[in-house]
Amino acid sequence: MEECLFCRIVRKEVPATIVYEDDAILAFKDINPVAPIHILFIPKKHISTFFAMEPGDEALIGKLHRAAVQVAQELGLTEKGFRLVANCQRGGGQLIFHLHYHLIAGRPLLWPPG
Ligand code: DGP
Repeated sequence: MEECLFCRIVRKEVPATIVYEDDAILAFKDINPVAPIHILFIPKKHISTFFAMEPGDEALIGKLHRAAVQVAQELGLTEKGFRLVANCQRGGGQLIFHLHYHLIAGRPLLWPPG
């Protein structure tokens, strides 16, 4: 966990462009954006995947959603819309094992995703 990249971003040991922060949640721009708007939302608590959630983490995940919706509103996406997606495990495309949501917007978004 000490070496977790996103924990290091939480501790400000690794620079990131932070767009939202509170006591429990951090949001920052993805270093490799796939759309004009691509922001990552993470709990400050290290949770590797959804499968590692502990009893009591439900409220934290709710805060994660709330933060994403708030930022989406602030970015003027209320009508335009956005995609909020989480990759889980390597088979689901997860590369960083610190639970996170991608907020993606600013271009037409196809479905199903690749
Ligand atoms: P995932 O594949 O769902 O685990 O997504 C991980 C995302 O993390 C990927 O879109 C790129 C992003 N990322 C990786 N390293 C860094 C970094 O050092 N800084 C930032 N801001 N984003 C990173």
